[in-house]
Amino acid sequence: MHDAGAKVRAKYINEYRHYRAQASAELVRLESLLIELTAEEKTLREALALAEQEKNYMEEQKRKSRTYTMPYLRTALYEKLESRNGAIRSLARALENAVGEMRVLAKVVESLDTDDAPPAVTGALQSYSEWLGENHQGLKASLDERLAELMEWAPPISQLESMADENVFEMMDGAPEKGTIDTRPDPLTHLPSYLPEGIIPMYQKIVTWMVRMLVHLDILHPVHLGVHTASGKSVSEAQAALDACTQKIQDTERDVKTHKKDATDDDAKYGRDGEFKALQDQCVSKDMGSYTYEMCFGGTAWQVSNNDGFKFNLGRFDHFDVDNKFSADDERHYLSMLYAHGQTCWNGPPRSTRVSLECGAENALLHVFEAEKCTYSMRVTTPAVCFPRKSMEELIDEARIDHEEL
Ligand code: MAN
Repeated sequence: MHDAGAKVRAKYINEYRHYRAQASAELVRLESLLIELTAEEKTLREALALAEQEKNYMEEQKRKSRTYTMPYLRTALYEKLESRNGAIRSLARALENAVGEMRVLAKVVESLDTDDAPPAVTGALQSYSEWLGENHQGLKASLDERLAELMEWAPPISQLESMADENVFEMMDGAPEKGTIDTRPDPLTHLPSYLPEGIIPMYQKIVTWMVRMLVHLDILHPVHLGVHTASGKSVSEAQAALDACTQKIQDTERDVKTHKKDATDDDAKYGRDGEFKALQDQCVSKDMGSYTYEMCFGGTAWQVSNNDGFKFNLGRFDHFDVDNKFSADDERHYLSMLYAHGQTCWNGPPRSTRVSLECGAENALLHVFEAEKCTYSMRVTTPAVCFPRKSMEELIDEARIDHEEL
């Protein structure tokens, strides 16, 4: 009988181990979920801050002047003016170079040796002198006077340079011409619908940063802003997403706590090796004449009148009342359960029950007696307290194999 019972006990223990393995896997899952959620919460918090900043920015812009809408780039005009500025800048540089090179050439001609010079040199000097010509006083002009005369109709280089440096956007200032505004929906606003959800906060961050940067650099002008981009909605969306995430974190934290508590409680609740887990809420009963008694493992003990069916609560499972005369690994250590806080006895204490456990092939209630008024004693047999003649690990192995074969 001991060995048969011990085999059942091993099965119970194996079930418990299975249950614990699942519970700790679940705890690992919950804990990593918590890490993910915490990171997500941080991102959502940042997204909310950005949405708020954006909203404030838009409101500020609205207050400042025009109605703002879609940011748009006045690309065509911008590029035209930019290339015009580039051309002026090149022209100024080319003019400056040409004058410089003329001076060098003049220096070369002026330094030619005229003594015994061949006719070509004399000819060159003659041509140079003719080219210089006469000044206003009718005298032979200097090189500077000649150059000044040549440049008379050209704008001064400094003026060309400052024209080239003019701010293109200032040149473009004022209302854009009709038909030049791109009124198509901004592709940037639609891009999020193509993105995986996880990337959206990062995307929003980058877009906000970019837009702000472009506006700051005066490259992008937000004009005629409609209501839908004034971000009141996106702030509330960001807030709702953050709240949902925070709520999820709280729920997960509570689940983690429960799982951790369960893990510690299980040791005390389910017996020495968890063998009573498999028996939770299984009940055994016994008709003792006036009353039928019932005891549920891990639950409540009852006394039911066979006369009128009236039920007395004899206590709820409170703890294993271990016998410290024996060491924890001695089979006699866990042979008693205490059920407490039952229905209060008239003029007496709340009803309570001590359940003494004996090894048996079946779970059964053998006998009940009221040792003192409202204090009950039950004798219960169960395989949960059967110890093997074989090694327990051997039996658990067998139980595991049986379980896997199922
Ligand atoms: C009921 C039962 C008895 C108990 C008395 C005490 O009759 O629960 O077992 O002794 O109450 O009044």
